[in-house]
Amino acid sequence: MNYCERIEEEVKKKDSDMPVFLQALHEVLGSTQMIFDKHPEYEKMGILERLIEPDRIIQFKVPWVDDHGVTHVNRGFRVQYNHVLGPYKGGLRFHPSVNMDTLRFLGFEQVFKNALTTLPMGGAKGGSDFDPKGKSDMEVMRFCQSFMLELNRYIGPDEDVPAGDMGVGGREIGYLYGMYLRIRNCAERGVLTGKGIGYGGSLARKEATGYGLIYFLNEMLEAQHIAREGKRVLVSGSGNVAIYAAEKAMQCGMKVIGMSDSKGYILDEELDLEAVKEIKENRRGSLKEYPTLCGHGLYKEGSVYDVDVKCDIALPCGTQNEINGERAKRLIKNGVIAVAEGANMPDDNEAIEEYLKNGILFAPGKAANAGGVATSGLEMSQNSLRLSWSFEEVDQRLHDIMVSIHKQCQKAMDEYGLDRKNYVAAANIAGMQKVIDAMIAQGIF
Ligand code: NDP
Ligand code: 2IT
Repeated sequence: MNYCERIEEEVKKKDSDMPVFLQALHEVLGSTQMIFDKHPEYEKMGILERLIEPDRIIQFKVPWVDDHGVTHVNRGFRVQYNHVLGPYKGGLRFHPSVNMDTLRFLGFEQVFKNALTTLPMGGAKGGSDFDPKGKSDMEVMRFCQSFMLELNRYIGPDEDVPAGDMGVGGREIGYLYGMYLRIRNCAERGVLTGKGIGYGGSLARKEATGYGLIYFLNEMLEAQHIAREGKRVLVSGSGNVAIYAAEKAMQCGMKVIGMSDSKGYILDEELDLEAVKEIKENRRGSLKEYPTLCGHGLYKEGSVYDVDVKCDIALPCGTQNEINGERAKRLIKNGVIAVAEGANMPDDNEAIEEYLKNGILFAPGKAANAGGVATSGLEMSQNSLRLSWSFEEVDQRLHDIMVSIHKQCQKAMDEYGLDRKNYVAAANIAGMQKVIDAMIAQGIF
């Protein structure tokens, strides 16, 4: 048994109640043994043991009162995973499915993703099992205030900088930030990212994950000499990441033919993204409203990955494990040549195996969706400088970072003799090596 296999076996026993974390761990350890073959000394240093264990896990009670005067209690979490590269950094997710398993997976992934951005950020993730769906603005505000009343003890611009993730957008960040300032009696802008433009937020942060996904996809297609114009693109999800991935794909001459949400999907050869924005960003509604709102297109309940739609490129931007082996086979049968993950781990390990076996270009989330956290890093820089850059300047930096992540993957492919399409191993190796180098330099702790 090699080092990665031994560690995976040990963690499987220790964390047997964390299937999603174990899945993410397998994706990483299944493709990084080469690092340890090259550097056998790392095993004695306990590198993997130290990487896998979060620095600290914080769990707290979040009581709040709804509009009818009824008291509710949710669970709040922050998993501070690794900070050798900079302050802990990563989003907050508000969704009923949030538990320690989800946050261990997301925090672990975040460490390597943040390393790939080349910006000085460690990895963390947090959130709550609170469901913002169907809640009034005032209920969301009271929840956020209660959440921050506890979280504020553990965060700070040089300590830990949360941002958004599923269920946490500009509205939630605003309420969280307001409460932080009030408790601390300060104006530390860099404590949260994804803030409103008028009070320290960065232009292009809202667009960044989706735009960055397409910048990475473009690099991947170009490396294989595949033209992007006219390609049929299927996007799952219709939240922050999905909307701006669709927008940039369209700007780049691709044709977006479908999107989805947690209940169903729309298919439309003339997809109207402004209608999707109106439904999702303004009304916080369901895609069910789409055909009536814009007068064309089709809505159906269920997963967009269970229907036969001809598409060249799939951009899963909803949530984890949207695509299993069967769904991946269906995508391949329907003509997919590239899959780029806007969401974190939307493809399970069987799906990834199908892509690699069939020569599909596959961009794993930790490389392809790193544009969001990278632009959060740029927001932190602007906050420290007390300056705001223009949209074009931030977008250009985001573009350069995505190109550099692609280059890092290619460098790892060259160094380890990997297949030119194996971005899974390449991203894991490139991200992990940076973290390991910093860990060794900083000593054992
Ligand atoms: P949002 O909350 O803005 O949107 C989530 C979207 O996914 C919604 O449209 C939601 O539908 C849909 N969804 C939820 N569950 C499912 C499902 N089972 N099948 C299909 N669609 C589903 O979140 P984000 O766009 O911010 O995040 C999406 C993904 O991207 C997550 O995996 C997140 O971790 C990842 N990510 C986010 C970044 C960011 O900057 N925001 C950065 C990098 C990654 P409904 O509207 O019905 O709820
Ligand atoms: O998964 C992610 O990278 C995010 N949700 C963005 C985190 C951030 O700090 O901007």
